[in-house]
Order: sequence, then C-alpha cells, then structure tokens
Amino acid sequence: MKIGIVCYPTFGGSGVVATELGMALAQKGHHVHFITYKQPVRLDFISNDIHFHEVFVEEYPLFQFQPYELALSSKMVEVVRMYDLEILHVHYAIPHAYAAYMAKQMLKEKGIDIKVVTTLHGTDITLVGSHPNYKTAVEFSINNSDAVTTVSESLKNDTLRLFNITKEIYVINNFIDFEKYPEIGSEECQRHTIAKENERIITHISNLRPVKRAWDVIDVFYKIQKEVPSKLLLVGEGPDRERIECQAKDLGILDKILFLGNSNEVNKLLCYSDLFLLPSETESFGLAALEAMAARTPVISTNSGGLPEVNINGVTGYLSNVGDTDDMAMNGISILKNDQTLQQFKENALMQAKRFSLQNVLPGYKEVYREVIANCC
Ligand code: GMT
Repeated sequence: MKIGIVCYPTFGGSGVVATELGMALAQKGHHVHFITYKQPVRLDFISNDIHFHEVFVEEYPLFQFQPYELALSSKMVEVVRMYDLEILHVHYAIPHAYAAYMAKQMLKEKGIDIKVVTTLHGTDITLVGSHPNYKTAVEFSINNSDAVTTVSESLKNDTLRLFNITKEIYVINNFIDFEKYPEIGSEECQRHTIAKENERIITHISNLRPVKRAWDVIDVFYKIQKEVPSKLLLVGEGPDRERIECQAKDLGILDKILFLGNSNEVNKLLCYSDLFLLPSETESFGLAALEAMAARTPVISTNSGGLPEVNINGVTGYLSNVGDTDDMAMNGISILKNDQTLQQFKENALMQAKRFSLQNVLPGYKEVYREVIANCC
C-alpha cells in the first residue's frame, strides 16, 4: 500500500506512535510518506520505502498566525498526486483531520478518491478538541473521515460522549516494538552509572505539561525516598520544569534527581528503572507507561482515562485517584522495599506489555486500511 502519514513530529505520544507505525509498515514493504513540518524525532530507520515531505509555511507580515492547515492540505494534495498514495493516515484531529478533509475535496475535483483514516490520540478530544472554539470543526472532520480509530476504549467512550459521532470507531491500542528494548544487564544498560548498589531508580517521562501533574511526581518521590533510598530520573522538557525544580529544591531532594531533558532513546533510559510514575490528570492510553512496562518497570499511575486498560492494579503496578500522592507513595514503597515483590511486579509488567506488541497491534491498522480501500469507488 502507499500511505501518507501526517503527525506532530515532536516527542509527544501521537507523533511517536505515528512514526513507529510508519517505520513498521515500511519494514513490511509498504510505501510510507511522512508529511509534516519537521522530520519526526523518532524516525531512525532509513529505507527505500520511507519518504519525508516538509510542510513549509512562508512568513508574511499580514499573517498574525501562520496558515499551517492550508500549507498542509496543499502538500497532501501534491504528495498524493505525485506518488499515487491510496491512504492519508492523520494522527491527532487538530488540525490534521480538517486539513485532510480539505485535501480530499481538492483531490475529488481531480478525479482522485483518496481515503482518510483519522486516529484520535487523547487531548485532541478531551482537552482541546471539545473546546467550543474547535468542537464543530473537529466533529465535522471525524465524521467525514473514511475510518476513525482511537487508542483506547476509554478514548472511544470520551469521543462518543463529547461529540455527535456518526461513524464507527475502531479501537487500536498503542504498541511497542520489542526489538528496540535492550536486555536487562546488557552493555547498554549499566545501572551503576546512575545509582548506588542499595538505591532504587524511579523514572518519570513526559512533556511536563500541567495535565501530567509533574508536581505529584516530586511529592511521591519525596515520600518514597524517605523510606527507600532512591534516585529519580526525569525525562522530558516542558512548562512545569522550573516549578518542579523549585519544589525539589525546597524539599531538599534536588541532588537525588537527574533532569535528563528530551530523549528519543527512552527505551535505553528505562532499562535502569525500578518504578515508573505517571500521576496524570488524564491519559487516553499512557504510552509512556507501556514503554516503561516493556522495560520491566512497574507503574504507579492514576486511574484516569485509559490507564486502567494498560496498568493492572496490584499486578503490573497500582492505580490511585488523581492527586492522592500518599496512596501512590505507599504503593510505590510496597513494591520497592522487597526484592522479591519488585521482581514479581517487573515480570508482570513485561508480560502485560507483550499484549501490546507491534505484532499484535499492527494487523488492526492494516485491516482498517484494507477496509477503506475495498470500499473504494
Ligand atoms: O500526553 C501528551 O501530552 C502527548 C499526547 C499526544 O497527543 O502526543 O499523548 C496522547 O497520545 C498518546 C499516544 O496515543 C497517548 O498514549 C497519551 O495518553 C495521550 N495523552 C493524553 O491523553 C494526555
């Protein structure tokens, strides 16, 4: 198949999923064209079957805001025509699904029936998409896609609750390419470079936006390290970085925290971890939690959104109410304080992550592609 993938090329989960999907499809011999404003950060696979098309928006004094959707839909039309694409798979509704609808209409004028698949990722529905400023256009572009997928049952339910949806929604979960995860104890994973023998390693990865409640990460870590000697690895950059640095300084634990910034090698960093913290306000799926589990790391998370579909309470980690950092810390300590318990949770986490392997999830997308193409003309 010839597929155009449109996504945010940054460190966010939707861009990661779109990029990993494109690389996996190319490895299976499909022709993949990424259409976005920058090369996706996770794009680390070069092949004859992967192409990148940059969407460039010219500056012009009249524009207060750059008309990105316009440039994107024009680029989609150009690439579909040039490379005879059959499908445009857009990740994150805003503005990608709307731009794809425009491209579809322009191509129709030229006698081309391009199929649009929209994957909803979370905040495009829960936080931003349902805002009155966007709701009408988001609902319209979902209903006018040829197929719609969400990354969890929870997000499907949110979409149906917040919008008037006339289309079938297929749930296709986030996935993990296990080939990218180093073996524990391999040369790439030498934990003594980070912590002392008696210390546990706790990790949090996010874009440090308010929805992630990174201040709860610091609070939970503060409570855990009083009982269990430990270090905190903080991966990612975002608006709450300064706030949590000050919080850690005030609590006197700054020297126990490593701020590592953005990384496109989270798989390698996670192999050091004994516990992963994800105290988000909401999370449609929680790809970061799944990535942690794939590296045998139990997860302490909230019970909101799709997290209970990924993290199984009492098995792969624990679920707590949003903001209940006492409960999170207590659960974390119960996992970390005993070697045998920790080992059991690590094994369970890996086993659960394997349910979401690339091999298990990829056929779902291919089935959707086949179905939209079969419904052609
Ligand atoms: O979590 C973020 O802020 C990034 C966001 C995105 O759109 O890139 O992630 C969303 O999509 C991921 C991939 O499908 C999901 O695993 C995340 O749970 C989801 N984030 C939220 O719902 C807050």
